[in-house]
Amino acid sequence: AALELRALADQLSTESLKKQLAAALALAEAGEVGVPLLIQRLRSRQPQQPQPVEGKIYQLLAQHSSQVAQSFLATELPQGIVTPQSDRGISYDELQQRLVQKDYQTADRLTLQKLCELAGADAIQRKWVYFTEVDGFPMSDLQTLDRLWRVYSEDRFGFSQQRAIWLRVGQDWERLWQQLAWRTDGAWTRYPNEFIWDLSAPVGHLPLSNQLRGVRMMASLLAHPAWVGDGE
Ligand code: UYC
Repeated sequence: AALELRALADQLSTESLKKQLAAALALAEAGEVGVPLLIQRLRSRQPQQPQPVEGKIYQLLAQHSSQVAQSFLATELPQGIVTPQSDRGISYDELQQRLVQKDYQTADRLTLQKLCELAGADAIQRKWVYFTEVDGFPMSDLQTLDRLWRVYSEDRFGFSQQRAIWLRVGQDWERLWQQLAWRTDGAWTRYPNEFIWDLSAPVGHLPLSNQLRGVRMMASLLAHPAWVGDGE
C-alpha cells in the first residue's frame, strides 16, 4: 500500500494532466495517509507558475476532513496557490475563494465585476464593459484572472481557452458559440439557468461574456496582447 501511494505521488508530476488529476483524487480518497503526499506536491511547486493539478489538490485539501490538511492550508496557503498580480491595486481574493469552492456561478459574476473595476468608475456604474475600454487593461490583471480560472477548473475555463478555440475556428463567432455551448441549433443559451456551472461544461464555457450589446467587447478581450504567445 505504501508503494502504491508512492506511485500515485509520482504520478502527480507526470506529463498528462489527466493522470495528474486522477492521482490527486485517489490520494485524497485514500484518507489521512494521502494528505502528506498532496501537501508535499504543493510545497515543492513553483509559485510563479501555478498548475491546474495544484489547484485541484488545493480544492481537494480544502474539502478534506483531515485536520493536517486544514492547518496546512490555513498556515501556509490561506489565499490559495495563485498569487494575484494587479497593476491597479485590485483584489482577486474573493474570486480565488469562490473558484477554490467551485462556486463557478459566483466566480463568473465576480469576474465581470473585476473587468468593470479595470475599466473604471463609469463601467462599475453601468455594470458592463465598453469594448474600447478593454485595450487599456493591464496584462498582469488579465493574466491573473485567466490563471485563476484555469488553475481551479482542471484547465478547462478561462479567456485564453476561449481564445484558443476562437483561433481554431478561424475567428468565426457562430462556430465559437457552438463550441462553447453558448448557442445550440440557432438558439441562445439563456442566462443563468441554461448555462452549465460545473466542470461537465465544454472547455471555454466560462467565464461568460454577454452578447446582448454585440461581440466587440469579447473580440477586444480575445485579441488582447495578454494572450499572445500563450499556447499558440
Ligand atoms: N447571455 O445569451 N442577456 C446576461 C449570456 C445574449 C440578455 C448576463 C451569454 C443574446 C438579456 C450574462 C449568452 C441575448 C439579459 C449573460 C447569452 C441576450 C442578459 C447577466 C450567449 C438575447 C438581461 C450579466 C452568447 C438574444 C438584461 C450581464 C441585461 C443578461 C450571458 C439577452 C452573463 C454568454 C444575444 C436581455 N446574459 N444575451 O452581463 O441587460 O448583464 O443584462 O448574449
